[in-house]
Formats: sequence, C-alpha cells, structure tokens
Amino acid sequence: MSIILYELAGADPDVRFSPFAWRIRMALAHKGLDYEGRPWRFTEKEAIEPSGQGKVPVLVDGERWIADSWVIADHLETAYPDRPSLFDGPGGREGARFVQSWFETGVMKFFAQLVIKDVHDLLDEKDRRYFRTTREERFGKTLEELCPDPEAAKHGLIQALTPMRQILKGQAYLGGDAPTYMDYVPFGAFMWARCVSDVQLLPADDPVEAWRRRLLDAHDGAARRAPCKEAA
Ligand SMILES: N[C@@H](CCC(=O)N[C@@H](CS)C(=O)NCC(=O)O)C(=O)O
Repeated sequence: MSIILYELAGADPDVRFSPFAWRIRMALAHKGLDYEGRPWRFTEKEAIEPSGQGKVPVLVDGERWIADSWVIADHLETAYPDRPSLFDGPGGREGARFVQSWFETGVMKFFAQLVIKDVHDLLDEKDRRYFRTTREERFGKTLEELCPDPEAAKHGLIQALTPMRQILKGQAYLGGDAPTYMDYVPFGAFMWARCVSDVQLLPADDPVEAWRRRLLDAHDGAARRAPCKEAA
C-alpha cells in the first residue's frame, strides 16, 4: 500500500516547512512507514480536492484521502497497530490532544510573529500574493507590521513554553524516555522556524532547546537532514 503526504513547499520544492506536516513527518518516521512527500503550494487547491478541503497536510493511504494532522495521526495509529505506538495508549492520546490545544491557543502565535515574513519570502511568486492577502486579512495588519519587536516576541515564546520546560527538566521527552506524538506537535512548530529562518529562538541552556536538539537527531536524524535556514 503506498502512502503519499502532501506538504507545503517553498519556491524550492525541497523546502517543506508546514508545522502541521512536520507533526506527520515525525509520526511516519516514528512508525517506520515509507511514504512519498509531495510538494504542494497554497494555490494548488485542486491537487488536494479529493480530501474535501483546502489545507495540508493531506495523507493519501491507498484509496483513502485524509486531511488534518490530528485525524491523520489517529489514522496512522489505528491503521498500523503493529508499529510503535504514537500515543502509548488512550491516556497518551488525550495528553497529546491537550498539548495540541495548549500549543495552538497559547504558543503558536509567537512562532507566527517571528517567522511569517520569512515564510512569505521563500514562497514562489503566485503563492506570495495569496499568502500576503489571506494573512493580512486574518491579522488585520501588514506582514511587516506583525512583529514590531522580535525580542519581545522571543521573550513571549520563552515565557509561554514554561509548562513544557518544567516537564523537560525531569525527563527527556514529553512522552517520557522516548518521544511520542505529544512531542511531535510542539516540535513541528520548531521545524517550521528552522526551515524558514535562522532566528535563534531559545538560549542554548534551555531544557526545551536540549529537547529540540534530541528530536532533530531522532529517527536517524530525519528532521536534521531536511533543508533548512538554521545554521547548525
Ligand atoms: N488543523 C489543520 C491545520 C492545517 C493548516 O492550517 N495548514 C496550512 C499550512 S501550514 C494550510 O494548508 N493552509 C492553506 C491556506 O492557507 O490556504 C491541521 O492540523 O492539519
């Protein structure tokens, strides 16, 4: 059975930077599943029409088209029960849902402020216009006005990560001794930043930074190998 993952790409088709698609890239690596990652642009809605919506990631598993990172993760867990578990049981699944909700409501906005202009700049021409118009409508500001004070946004991010930092002082991953989907949700946002920008988000001695570096090396360095703007 073939698996295809539609994922957002820049003008360079090898630059895959969607935070939501990165959750699924890591989930596929965790499960040891081979797949074809297919580059997709914001303006190529017709390519993912069979999924019934217009956003990526979209996973095509055999005949099934599945949209939304959470639904895709759930699908991988139930369709491949003989592979390593993404959630480590029902409690882990609910924990991952909580992490996702917390991250999307309280933390993602700082990443967005810090990297949105870099995202724009690496898109191809037709996507740039679409991205600027839709995002400026969404935020009620120009892309250039979104982050007047990057240092304040970094400080906001560091503060917002406090609950995660507390946990990571005592264990290697949110999932425990080994990563689970609970880790891949926040890690997706760090990969978003790494792929589009060389901004240093966290101090070197932050336990969240140590966790991020462990995840870059997880699953044979799948994340570290991806084309990115970050220097190291
Ligand atoms: N809740 C969705 C969010 C997916 C999403 O927002 N994807 C963005 C790319 S990062 C997208 O495809 N946007 C299309 C658009 O803005 O037209 C998930 O978790 O997969």
